[in-house]
Amino acid sequence: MNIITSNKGKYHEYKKIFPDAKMLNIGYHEIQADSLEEVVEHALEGLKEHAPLIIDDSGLFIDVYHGFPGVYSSYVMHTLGCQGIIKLMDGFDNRDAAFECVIGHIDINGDSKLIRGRVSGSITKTMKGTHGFGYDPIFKPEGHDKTFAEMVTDEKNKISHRGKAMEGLMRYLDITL
Ligand code: ITT
Repeated sequence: MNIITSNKGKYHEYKKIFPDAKMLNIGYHEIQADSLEEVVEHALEGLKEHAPLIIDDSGLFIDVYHGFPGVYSSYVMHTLGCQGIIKLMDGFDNRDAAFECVIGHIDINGDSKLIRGRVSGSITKTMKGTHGFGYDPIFKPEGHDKTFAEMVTDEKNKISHRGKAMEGLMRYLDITL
């Protein structure tokens, strides 16, 4: 299975569940769209020759900003970063947010499938933890008192948006761990 991504952190999470997975950093056409599904659906079109494969488009959705940065999460990470998000949350009591992940999968027959995963949580007031990547140091999943960056990969995979999408993919592929 090829994981088509430029993000080593993501690849590391997939590798824990799919040990034979290979990272393929070939880049793909990411359109600017209103939903993760649209981005993934469009990206899958040019990738069939690399099947079986996974692509993954994810984002952080903040309630008081009506889901921003969402599909703009990559751009916002490059420009504002985690500290910028903490500043944006200044003065807000409601710090609720969610991470969402849409996996696009193409099997050896060329059949494609989209699978979504979501986790609710909140934005912390400071950055905490050294594991993971991206927004992990500022996201605390609901029901836990640690950020994703304070968790090791197996712990994060059990509860994260990507972990849930991977679970869905395994069910679809009829794989049991
Ligand atoms: P691709 O090559 O796979 O597209 P990317 O890093 O651009 O890699 P996304 O567009 O899916 O991936 O991610 C948007 C942003 O959200 C990006 O800055 C990621 O670092 C961040 N992100 C995605 N998943 C995350 C996770 O599980 N934890 C923390 N940040 C995450």
